[in-house]
Amino acid sequence: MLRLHRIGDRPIMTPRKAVSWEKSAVLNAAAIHDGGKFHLLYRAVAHNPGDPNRSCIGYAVSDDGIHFTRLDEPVLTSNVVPEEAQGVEDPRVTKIGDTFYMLYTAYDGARTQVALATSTDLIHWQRHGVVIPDTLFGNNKDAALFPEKIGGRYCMLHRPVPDIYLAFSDDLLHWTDHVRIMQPEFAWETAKIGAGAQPIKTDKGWLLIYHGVDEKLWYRLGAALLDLDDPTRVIARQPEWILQPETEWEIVGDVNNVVFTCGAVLLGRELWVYYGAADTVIGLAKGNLDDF
Ligand code: BMA
Repeated sequence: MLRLHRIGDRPIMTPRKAVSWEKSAVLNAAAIHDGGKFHLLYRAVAHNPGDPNRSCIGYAVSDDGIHFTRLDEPVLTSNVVPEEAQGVEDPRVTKIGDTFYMLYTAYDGARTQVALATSTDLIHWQRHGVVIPDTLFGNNKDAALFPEKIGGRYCMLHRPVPDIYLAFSDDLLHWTDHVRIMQPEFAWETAKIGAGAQPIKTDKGWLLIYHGVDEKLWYRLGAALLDLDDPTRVIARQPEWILQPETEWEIVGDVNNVVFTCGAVLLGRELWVYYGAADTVIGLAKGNLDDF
């Protein structure tokens, strides 16, 4: 059984109180290992009077995956386009060729839609707009792109509440053939599930670390495996969760009892999962794939 183990007993990243755009919380980071370095694109939140919940996306880089250096300015901010007027949230980053693709939640205060941005250096991002509009399935989020074409087409996971869907595209902008691939199944995920980290290729299938929410709104992480050639097929799913809120900083925060991932890195057989804890800080937990 796969169970993640925390690295140390503290978060690896906490909000910089002196930085106006991230003073309240850092959470839900995309994670990618590239060029020998670990990169995080993290959601940063500022609570201000009259503007209590605004998110932007910051960038952090590290040699060891634990100690990160952050930029002084965010790499993606709200208020540039109306669809993102209240924030850009929960990025997942995938590299295809020389390009990094970020799928993220565009939040306008009422609607959450899936938007796409691209970059070649992880710092300068070009917006491509909303790619899964709310006119399709209502509010949507938790989107993650596969790192290669499958059957000649790009593939994306997304989440109209409460299930995980897969969609296909020729150009990354127009998505069709939406298929529901996973529904809540176990007691710890009865309320809803959603993709977590970007899908990771393994010899046995696409590894999907996802989140499950129970009736008491506790967020836990789970693991599933999708067929390499037909990722609409779930070929394995662990009935037990792999990480649940246990430490004080996972239990108490902006939203209590939350562990939520947007990014993981596989180094050999070791899985490094970066996760938002209680929507306030970022933790790191590891596990060995052979236990799955
Ligand atoms: C989800 C997302 C996440 C958040 C989680 C727990 O709906 O909005 O950003 O971490 O709720 O509050």
